[in-house]
Amino acid sequence: MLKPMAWLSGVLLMSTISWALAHDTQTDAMRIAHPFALPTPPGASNGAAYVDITASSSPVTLISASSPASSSVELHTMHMEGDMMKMRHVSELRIEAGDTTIMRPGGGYHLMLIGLNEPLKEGERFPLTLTFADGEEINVDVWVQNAKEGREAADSHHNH
Ligand SMILES: [Cu+2]
Repeated sequence: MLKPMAWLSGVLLMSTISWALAHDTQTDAMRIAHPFALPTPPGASNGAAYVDITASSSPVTLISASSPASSSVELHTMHMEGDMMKMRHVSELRIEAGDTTIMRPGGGYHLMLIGLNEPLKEGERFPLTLTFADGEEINVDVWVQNAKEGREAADSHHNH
């Protein structure tokens, strides 16, 4: 009788692992996909985290974020001014029903980790809490990794 149980726990374990690898978070209101941050050089005081947010059947508005990895987290947007990349603090990010906001290094929105407690090292993870206008709080695990998409742009412009 032990064998079926062992097989069952093996299946459960495998499904847990594949869920973890996908590292997406789904709620009724939205889906948060692929939270990641780029590794930071030693002594860097700030870092940046990126998530993809897809609103379900109603718009969602991200109003704040926090993490034990840094003293504060701000929503920033980057844009080119002439040939200079400029960063600006924005108070909220609204995502329309059915839309996805994709954050990537090198432009657009990012979550600025201000006052890092330690440099972000490749392979590590840290928790991040996203707070939305309706009061929903979503906790995600941010993976520190070198992004393939947008990597070149990040190298040349992401000089926080
Ligand atoms: Cu920033």
